[in-house]
Amino acid sequence: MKKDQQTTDRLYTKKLSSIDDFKFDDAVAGVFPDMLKRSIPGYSALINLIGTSSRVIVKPDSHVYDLGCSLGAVSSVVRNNCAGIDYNGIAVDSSEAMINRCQVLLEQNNPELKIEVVCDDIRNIKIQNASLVVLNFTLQFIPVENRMNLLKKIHSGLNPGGYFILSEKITSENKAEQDNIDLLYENFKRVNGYSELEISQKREALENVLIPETFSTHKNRLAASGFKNIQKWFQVLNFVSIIAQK
Ligand code: GEK
Repeated sequence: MKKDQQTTDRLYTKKLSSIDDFKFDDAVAGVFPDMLKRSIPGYSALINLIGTSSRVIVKPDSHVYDLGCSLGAVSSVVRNNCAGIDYNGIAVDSSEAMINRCQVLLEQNNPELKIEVVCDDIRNIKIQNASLVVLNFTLQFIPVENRMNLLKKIHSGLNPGGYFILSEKITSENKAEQDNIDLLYENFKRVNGYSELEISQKREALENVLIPETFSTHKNRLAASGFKNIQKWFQVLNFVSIIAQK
């Protein structure tokens, strides 16, 4: 098999007799960059924006957390933009398949600047002395009842003036808007080469795993967790990124 065939997401091309809940296993980790590029509109632009912004956000002697890091795209772009700033990068993911690959990729692309790579549930880890915490499309996989506590922990671990970046797939405030966005999002996936079968099987696999909420739910929860200056700073279709400060 050619290399680009091995790294192309074909996980849902064949008709499956039953569809299991989506898992971040080895098969997913192996095709993940292709999957994100074809499934999250604006993903690369957002990663670049996080990188260029980190240059004015990250402070010397502070910690930068990439929570739900997958293959370390956020950790890597922050590191590339923050050369000369002496900070500690910490990348956390609960998937062993992701973390093993993340470790190798981060060592390959800039081995002098170490980033600590941790395989754990982000609900368990301690956050302290942070100038930047990023949850890029990860909160949506945390049970809704645990989300407030996680945000409170992040707020408490940030230094005064520190930044939090939260990116999520969102639901619309009403059915007409949701129908519209569904139509446009399915078109985005189709244009990116996914078949109707792939789109519907993936939707079913994610149904109980990725639980999106509205923008106002996120904004209210951030405010209730103590954040200020809560702003939507990026959106493409139903994929939104919010920046907030302690
Ligand atoms: C990127 N941020 O490329 N604890 C730790 N990790 C978790 C947990 C948890 N409780 N739940 C899910 N994950 C990345 C993309 S992907 C987004 C993030 C997506 C991890 C999970 O293993 C996966 O690697 C990641 O969160 C979500 O910018 O696939 O849509």
